Parts: sequence; C-alpha cells; structure tokens
Amino acid sequence: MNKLEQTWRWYGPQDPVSLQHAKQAGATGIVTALHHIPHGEIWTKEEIIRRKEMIESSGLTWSVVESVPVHESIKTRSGDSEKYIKNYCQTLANLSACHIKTICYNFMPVLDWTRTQLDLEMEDGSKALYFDWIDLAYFDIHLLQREGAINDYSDLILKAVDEKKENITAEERKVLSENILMGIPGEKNITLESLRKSIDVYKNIGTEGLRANLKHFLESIASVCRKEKIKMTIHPDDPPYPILGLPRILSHKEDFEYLLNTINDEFNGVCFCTGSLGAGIHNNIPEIFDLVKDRVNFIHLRNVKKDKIGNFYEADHLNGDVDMYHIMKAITTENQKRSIPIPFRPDHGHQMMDDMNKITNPGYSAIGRLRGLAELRGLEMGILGQ
Ligand code: CS2
Ligand code: MN
Repeated sequence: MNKLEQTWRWYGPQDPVSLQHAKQAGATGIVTALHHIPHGEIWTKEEIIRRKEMIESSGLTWSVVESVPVHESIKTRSGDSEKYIKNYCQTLANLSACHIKTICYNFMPVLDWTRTQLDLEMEDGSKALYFDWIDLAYFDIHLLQREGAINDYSDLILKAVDEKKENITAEERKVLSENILMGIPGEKNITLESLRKSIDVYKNIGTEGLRANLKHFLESIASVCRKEKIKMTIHPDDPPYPILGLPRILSHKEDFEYLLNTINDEFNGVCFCTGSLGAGIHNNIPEIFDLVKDRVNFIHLRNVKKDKIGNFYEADHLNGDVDMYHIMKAITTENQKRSIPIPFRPDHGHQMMDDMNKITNPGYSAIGRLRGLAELRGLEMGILGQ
C-alpha cells in the first residue's frame, strides 16, 4: 500500500524550527519558498539550487514549493502584469530544471490567510489561531473605516461591535490591526493605507473579474506547465468568505467546479486544505474532495472548530468539525491510484510545551505540528492496516 509523503513547512534559514527538527518530527519532504525574493521577481537557478542543497544536505527533499506568490498586478491584471506573468513562467521553468515540479499558490486578494487573534488559549493551556467576526467587523468599521462596511454585517454583529467599541483598549486595537495585516513570515506586513487602496481596486474587479484574471493567469502559464510537467496547486481562500469587501473565488464547491472546468488540464490542480475549507459553514469537505480528488497534488491537514456565527479556532488535528478519519480514508484511497505519493503536511499546530516562550511563526511552532504529524500518520497507518 502506498503511503502519503510526509512533509513539513520550513520558512528557510531564518526559521527558528530547523531542518533537523523537521527530520526528527518524521518528515521526509520539505515545503518551502524563497521568501527573501520580492514578489514578482524571477527565482534564479542559483538561488533555487542553494536552497535545494541546504535541504538535501539534511537528508530531506524539497517536495513542494509553497508558494511562488502571484504578484498583485497579475491578480488585478493591471500595471506590469504581463511582465510578471513572464517572470512567473521563467521561475517555473527554473524550478523544473532543478526537478521541483509541485507548486502551491493562491489567488486571494492582498491578504493571505487572515486571523484576528494568534494566541487563543485552549482548555489545555496551549495557544491557537482564531478568527472572530466581531473583531473583524470592528476593525473594518472603526480602524479601516471602509465605506459601506456596516452593510456587510448582521445586526447581531453590529450590536456586539458597538459594545466592543466602548471597552477595547488602545493596546488591543493595535494588536488586532497587526494580526489582520500580518503577511507571510519573512515577508512584509501590509499597511492600512495600502489595504484601503487595494480594496478600491478590487471593488471594480469583483468576483467575475477576479475569476477572469485567474483564468488568464492559468492560460498564460499552461504551456510551460505542460512542457515541464509541472503541477500547480491552488490553495483555497482562508477563511472561505469574502472579507473586508474583497472578492473571493475559491471558497465553495462551485468555485472548484469552475476552476477545474475552465482549464481542464492536469497541470491545473488543487492544494486541498481541510482547515481553510472547514471554516466555511457551507462546505461539505468529503464532497469537495470527491469532486477534485484527481487533481489534488498537495494536501494540508488541519482542523477547525466553529461556533454558531461562524467564528472559528484551529483545533487539534484530530478534534474539531473536520471528520479527519473519513477524509483521511478518502485521501489514502486516492493515493493508491498514484505512481507518486501525494505530499501532505500538518497545516499549523498549537503553540504548546517548550514552545510557549519561544518566538516562532504563528501556527508554525515545532511541537504542535509534531503532534499533528504524528497523529495523522498514525491515523493513516491505522486505516491502511500497516
Ligand atoms: C498556508 C497559507 O499558513 C497557511 O495557512 O496554508 O499561508 C498558504 O501558504 C498560502 O495561502 C498558499 O499560497
Ligand atoms: Mn492551508
């Protein structure tokens, strides 16, 4: 029986969690990116090889790139977008020349994943990432001061926002803003001012426009992907809702249908993230997996626990709203059809034990992910009976 490939995200030499730690956690594959190269610039073969050699000298392989970022100009199809698409193709060709063929990316406007709190205390004292609609609405209405923001929230939330406004401290306001504007570790945070500008730009693009821009991007990279046998894997929206007036195009089952049908080609694949999809009350994870399974070439396993209004925290990998047993069963079945095992990684983990006092990238401390990986591979082994 084929086993999935066990991978671990590593943010590069700056990551406080080392490659040796990844190895000790039981991973064989590394998921990384050249975060020091500004979005849109070409990743040269020299830079790629330097990173690859670092990984291989630790006895690991560079399995997946997460991510080659799609420049904002491509998402908005403005400015130098054609130049950035050309650069993207060159980066793909360079990665392929170095035998790296699985690429993760996303098409979320401006912000990558968004949370309102990074240290929600769990019952066992560990800390988790959290998304709260009231905090988001407070930020949107009172800090970002987006025009028309109040129209996007229910009366229940608006009432809670009014209460929050009376009680929130200056320090809490600052932390909330920082959390929402936080970028990918090693990359820049965004400012309130630039977020406001981007929101205006995306207002004119809308959902249909963003879809069309994704289609254009995929069409433009298709020939290099086909020639080099590259697998592109798009990461779903996180959270899977429009936020701050920004359009979203990969949050629902129908979005995946559109994605796969619009360019029906092997290279156009999916990074199946159970945590991102699981945060949507509207999503049935096994059903979405069943729809996209042929094109799943990378998997993030994470769990979430939602409340009635859709707030959610990141739960332990085997606890929460995602039925990890059934989804793992479906994944292992799909993996038997593959000649190359599907790579998966524990997506995020709680900050716990000796990591409590360390400064690590939010969601990416060592021990919580080690626990997640251990539980998930045990689950896989139990399902496979070996
Ligand atoms: C990741 C995303 O940390 C995470 O939640 O799943 O940041 C992911 O790397 C990007 O969205 C993929 O482009
Ligand atoms: Mn993910």
